[in-house]
Formats: sequence, C-alpha cells, structure tokens
Amino acid sequence: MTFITRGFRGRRSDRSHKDRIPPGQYVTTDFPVLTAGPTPRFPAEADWRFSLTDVNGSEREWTWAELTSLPRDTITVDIHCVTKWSKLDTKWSGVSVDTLLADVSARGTHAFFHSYGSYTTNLPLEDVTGGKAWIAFIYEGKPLDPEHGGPARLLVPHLYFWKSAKWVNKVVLYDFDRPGFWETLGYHNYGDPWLEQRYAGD
Ligand SMILES: Nc1nc2c(c(=O)[nH]1)N[C@H]1C(S)=C(S)[C@@H](COP(=O)(O)O)O[C@H]1N2
Ligand SMILES: [Mo]
Repeated sequence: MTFITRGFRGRRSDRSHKDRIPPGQYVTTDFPVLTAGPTPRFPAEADWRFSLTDVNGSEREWTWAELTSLPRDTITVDIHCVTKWSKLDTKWSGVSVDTLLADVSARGTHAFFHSYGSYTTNLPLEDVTGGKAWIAFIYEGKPLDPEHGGPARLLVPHLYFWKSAKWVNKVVLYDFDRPGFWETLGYHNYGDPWLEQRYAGD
C-alpha cells in the first residue's frame, strides 16, 4: 500500500523521498490540472447527487448534505500522474468508499465510476475497499477546487491519478470488468505506478 498516514508509520521525513517516487516519475510542488476537455458543468450543492448501483441493479443515493455528514477520514498521500509528475504529501478529507459500501452485500468484483461530464474509470473492487479509496471533497483544508474535481472526486492514490475521477457522481458495481475512458484509449487497465503500468501491454 502506498498511502501513509502519519500516525501509522511515524513522521514522513523518516523515509527518504527517493523510495516514495515510482519509476519514471519526477516530483512537482505544483498541482497541475489534467482534464480531457473543459471542466464540465456540475449541479449546485442542492442538486448534487452521488449514486451507487449494486450488482443486482439496486440503487442508493446520497445528497451533498448526506455525503458530507458521513464519518470522514483525513489522509496524507502521494499522488502519481501517468504524465510523470508525482506530488508528495497531499492532504485530503473525504468519505471512504468502505463507508458507502457498508450495507451493500451484492458487491461483485469491479467498480465503474462515472463523473459529471462523461468521464468513466474502472477499478477492481479490492482497490477501492479496505481503506484505499475515498470520495474526497476537502483538499489542504479547503473545499476542493472545481478544476481539481470539486465538489467531490474519487481519490485512489495507489494507482495512477487518472483512476481518481474528478466530479464523480456515480459508481456501478459489476461482477465483470469493462474499460473506462482512458482504458479504452490505450491506457493500462490497472495502472500501478510502481510497475509503470502506463499503457495497455506494459
Ligand atoms: N472527470 C475527469 N476526471 C479525471 C480526468 C478527466 O479528464 N475527467 N483526468 C484524470 C487524469 S488523467 C488525471 S492525471 C487527474 C488529474 O487531476 P488534477 O487535474 O486534479 O491534477 O484527474 C483524473 N480524473
Ligand atoms: Mo493523468
């Protein structure tokens, strides 16, 4: 697992930066914006929704008020973009995907996330459960900026950052896999930065 909370492993400065940077990546202190196309329209908080459909097709939905009143985690993680920038010690708050799945039993094997706009991405269920993924809405103590996916984005820091869908609004659980937006366009289906899984076939 590549995310670390200070409480578990002590001060981050105890580890050298070098063993935190996956092969082929460089560290940046900027926060580049990478969006395929313009920032999409997304509804105001009153109309914002996040929905979950289980493998039986049964759907549940959270309003903004409901999502933001769930128990939240604050995590400090390194993020890695396939365009080769990595950013260390980014601090986020949000609701763990585990929390959203707490009373879902028909889980299947894969999660397919949709965003406002038309972006999608696919992940094995085990990569978004067990404390590995969040619906994040606070970045460095402030509401997440729209260009970085606010009001809320998926955060899956252990995989290349294209898996962290911005403006996320829906997850559908399946008992099979299917490629999302970048995965259809030749990017790797899984995207482990430590294995440099950038493109299909890597
Ligand atoms: N909805 C949506 N989510 C997206 C993208 C996108 O184009 N649309 N780009 C992905 C890619 S390729 C990356 S590297 C990160 C970039 O996030 P950032 O713009 O906050 O740096 O968002 C990911 N999530
Ligand atoms: Mo990316």
